[in-house]
Amino acid sequence: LWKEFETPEPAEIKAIQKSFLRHVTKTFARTAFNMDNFGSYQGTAYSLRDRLIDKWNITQQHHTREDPKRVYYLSLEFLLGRSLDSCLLSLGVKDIYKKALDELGFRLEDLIGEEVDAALGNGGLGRLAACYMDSLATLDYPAWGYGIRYNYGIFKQLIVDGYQTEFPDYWLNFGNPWEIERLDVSYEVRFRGYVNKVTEEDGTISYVWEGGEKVVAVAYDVPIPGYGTMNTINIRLWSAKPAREFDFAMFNDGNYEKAVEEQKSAENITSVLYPNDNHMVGKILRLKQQYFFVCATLQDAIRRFKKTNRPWSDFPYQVSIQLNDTHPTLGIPELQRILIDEEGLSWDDAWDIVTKTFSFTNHTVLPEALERWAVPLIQDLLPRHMMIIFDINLFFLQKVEKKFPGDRDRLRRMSIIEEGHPQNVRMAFLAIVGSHTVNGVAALHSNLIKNDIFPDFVEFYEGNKFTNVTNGITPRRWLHQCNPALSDFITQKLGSDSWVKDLEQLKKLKEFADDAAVQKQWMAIKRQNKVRLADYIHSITSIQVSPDSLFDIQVKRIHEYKRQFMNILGVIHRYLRLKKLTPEQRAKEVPRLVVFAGKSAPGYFIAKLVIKLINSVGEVVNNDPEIGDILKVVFIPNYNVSLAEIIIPASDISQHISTAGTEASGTSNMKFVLNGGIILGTVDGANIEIGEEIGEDNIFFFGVKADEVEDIRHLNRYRKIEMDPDLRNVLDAIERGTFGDPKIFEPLVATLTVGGDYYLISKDFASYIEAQADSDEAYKDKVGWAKKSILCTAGMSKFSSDRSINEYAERIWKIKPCTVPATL
Ligand code: 26M
Repeated sequence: LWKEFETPEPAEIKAIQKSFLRHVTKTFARTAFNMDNFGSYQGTAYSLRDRLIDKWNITQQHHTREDPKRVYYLSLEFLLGRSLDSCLLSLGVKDIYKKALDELGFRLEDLIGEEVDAALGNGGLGRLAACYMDSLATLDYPAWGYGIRYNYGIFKQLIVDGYQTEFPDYWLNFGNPWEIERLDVSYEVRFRGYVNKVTEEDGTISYVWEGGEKVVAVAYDVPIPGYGTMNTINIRLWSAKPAREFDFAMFNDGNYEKAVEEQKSAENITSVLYPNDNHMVGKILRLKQQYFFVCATLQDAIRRFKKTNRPWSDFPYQVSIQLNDTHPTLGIPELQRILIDEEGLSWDDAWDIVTKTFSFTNHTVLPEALERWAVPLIQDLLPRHMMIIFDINLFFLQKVEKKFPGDRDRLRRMSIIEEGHPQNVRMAFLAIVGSHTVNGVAALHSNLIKNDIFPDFVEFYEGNKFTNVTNGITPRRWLHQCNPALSDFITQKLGSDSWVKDLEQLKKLKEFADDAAVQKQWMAIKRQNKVRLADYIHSITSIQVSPDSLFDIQVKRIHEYKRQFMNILGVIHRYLRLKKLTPEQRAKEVPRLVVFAGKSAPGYFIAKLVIKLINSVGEVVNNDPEIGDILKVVFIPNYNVSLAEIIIPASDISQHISTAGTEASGTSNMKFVLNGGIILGTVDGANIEIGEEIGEDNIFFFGVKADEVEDIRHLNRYRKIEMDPDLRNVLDAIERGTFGDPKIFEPLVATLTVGGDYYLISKDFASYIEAQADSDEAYKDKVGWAKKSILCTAGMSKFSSDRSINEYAERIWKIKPCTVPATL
């Protein structure tokens, strides 16, 4: 493809060693005598960083010359994980680096393990942003990611006495080789202050936002190389610094303490990622983060646009801005403000540009996750924006009134401002009104958006704004990198590795589904991956698990709607059943390892109790000599991207068991199936489309459908439904103290009884247990299972993030690839 593949190897190896040693000795001032794995990781990373920067520069120069329409992907979260391995693979230099380091006495695998994850995200939404960056780069799109450089990523989870405890993730402690500090790229961001009304001589009125406090946003660039291509895009992360003028003034007054305080309060803005997933918190610092982020980002995008001296009317044809959920929605009133207050455009001309520029992805239907900000809070922090939001709302409601005259209730329902004490801004409504396109992230979810959450808007826009783009995952990290044995085997069977960039190729694996030799090899690779996970589990928890048991895995954020509670109740049900069997009967059971991992939001009391229950059940089950390997329960602490790369290739079954209609898409479901794991799940999110692609024989579906949920909830509220008797049995065991002090679990159990069982655990329990039994039966048939597993991987073409990104590019962003000539 390009030069890295062509260079004669020995010279290239020498060059790598030379650059490695140069960084070790010059950049880090170490010698060969005090080299450890971490030092070697740094040397390797910096040598790779040089290559990234070369490619990045060539890319940016090319884009500046061609000046194509660009997309800006705005996300408060990027969950990138580690970079060394993925960069080596993208640049096509992994083998040669391995050799070069081998000769120096280092094992590449050890160095890869030294890197700390970049964990600037909570879960699905943040990891999706990272997968999309990989695809944008790989498909040669001219794209930029924009985010925040939090000093603390998602907290580190430790389990103490069965409970989650949180520790700060100060990930920058030992430096970050994957970022380039750009002290020269910085912008001022204003908060608070006042709005001055100015009447010009001709009578026109304009507004100026003045005073208040200023902070500075400094850029940190993270290059993202495409796989096997020159294109290397950029994620620009903003870090807050105090504005210089402020401390000067205060130092001159001799007010040193105050100056330092101001500095702290500026730096606070980008200090910590809010650890809430699918739950909104109305904290002012979070609102500051959001505005700080969009303010710096828009200044940067506008500066780039202005370099080409085009008229403002060209802006939407040169710039497309994607909002990753409502978190960056303040970008809409901010662009409107810049255009009218600073650039002197009329309201209508400005609004036309704004609505042609933005598009918005919704990631959740949970009401508690929909962002609402108190009007007084915005008024205080961003007075001019609050005025503009009121005006946007006024003009919007005038159009609604025109279309549906006299419909007062409709106006109330559709108002961006929710009435109440205080009033609230409904950020999703603002995002819809200010965007040209709104999308959901899986077919079912997009339909729920249209029919259940925003039906008034669908009616108003006559269906022309709402669409679906089903999520995808990058096959580079989630198969090629995390499962090298399976990746090599697939390449060998298909006769080419082109599937890594063209997942449609996987369909050809279907031919091998009944091939006994392929099945054997396929399952041998699965077993290797299970051994790798078993070793990891042993090293972390001291629990010995058998790689010959069925690995049944549920790893994701802990949340009531995801129903980890139902999973552990199912485990208890299994345990109670096993205890009643004779040893002879027990020996015929399929041995099962049930793995859990995931973080709870620190303030989410019920979710934290679920973690405690899982650990308490594990304590009893794992130490029951009658049970042995027939059932083991493990909670792996501190789930993150790197752990996912070990866990996902090792599953026989993975659970995606959200109450139907609550999981917008899910993306780990795709990762498991891509690695030949079978889903046991509800008819929800992307599970549905996965089932359509791989065939219903290869997925264990259970539970009620989304359209049944509302009626059942209604009945639950009035206790019209008896609790499932098997579930009652399980709760009795908890209440008897089988798993420790039952008082601890009372509030958790109460969610099913007095709490009205909002997530329908009782309703779904029988069919859940039945699906589990079906999976035991199916697993006994080794040939049948191998076939299912192969057909799973073979059916996953659709779920490449390359497909998702091409859809966004063609249907929403209207951007084209801008291929950078390979000149290195
Ligand atoms: C909001 C306000 C304050 C603090 C945090 C938040 C917040 C942060 C993350 C709210 C929601 C957040 O993430 C939601 C999320 O991850 N949604 C998931 O998105 C995935 C990608 O589309 C889907 O696959 C999942 O189904 C969906 O739950």
